[in-house]
Amino acid sequence: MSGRFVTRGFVGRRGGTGAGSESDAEVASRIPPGQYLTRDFPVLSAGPTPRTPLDRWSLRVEGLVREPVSWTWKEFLALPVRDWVVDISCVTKWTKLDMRWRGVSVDTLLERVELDPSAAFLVAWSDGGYTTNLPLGDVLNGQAFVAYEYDGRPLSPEHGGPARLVVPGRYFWKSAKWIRGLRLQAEDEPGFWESLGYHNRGDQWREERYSGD
Ligand SMILES: Nc1nc2c(c(=O)[nH]1)N[C@H]1C(S)=C(S)[C@@H](COP(=O)(O)O)O[C@H]1N2
Ligand SMILES: [Mo]
Repeated sequence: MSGRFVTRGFVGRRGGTGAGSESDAEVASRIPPGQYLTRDFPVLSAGPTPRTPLDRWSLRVEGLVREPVSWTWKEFLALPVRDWVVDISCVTKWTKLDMRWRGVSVDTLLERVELDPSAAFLVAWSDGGYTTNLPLGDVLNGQAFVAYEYDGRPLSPEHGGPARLVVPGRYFWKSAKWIRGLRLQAEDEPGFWESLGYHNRGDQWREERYSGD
């Protein structure tokens, strides 16, 4: 497992911004407008960290599907898994490059249900009541995954463990921590931050921070 991520590019970046094989220009081109580079991994939670025991945990796909599916923790771990190395941008303006995750693609989860043709949006919901909304077009084809490892270790509770959604192409609030379900809908429905004035789509490359941006 330890050798898995050791590619030349990755080692270069590890050597420090601009200090390795990575040029400053290449790094700069990966930082969305208005963001700064960080090496920290800050914790941002709207409430207390839930701690659902794994034997009571499940992940559910429901809504506009022929039949809802629910995986226990064990069943979830048996699904096809992938490693991901992605850049993440938070609306509080930090960007962190080459974050290494292991998880199950949203494609894999949705392949296990029969989607109603009217399904066009998804609401991710979490322990503690957090929600976030995404159009299906923002999560299909490898754009989103449910992660349970970060940097080679089980995802910590503070960062959303046992499992969280990760949507690298959107500001990090779309990456629901402590995810427990995905609901397929015909209509869009603003989630927690989207209802509180944050942008409905949250594309960091278009600087879609607040509604109206
Ligand atoms: N369930 C849940 N998911 C959440 C949040 C939250 O408060 N609750 N905060 C969001 C926000 S605003 C951000 S920036 C990221 C922070 O993730 P981190 O704490 O791992 O950095 O999680 C997102 N997912
Ligand atoms: Mo955030």
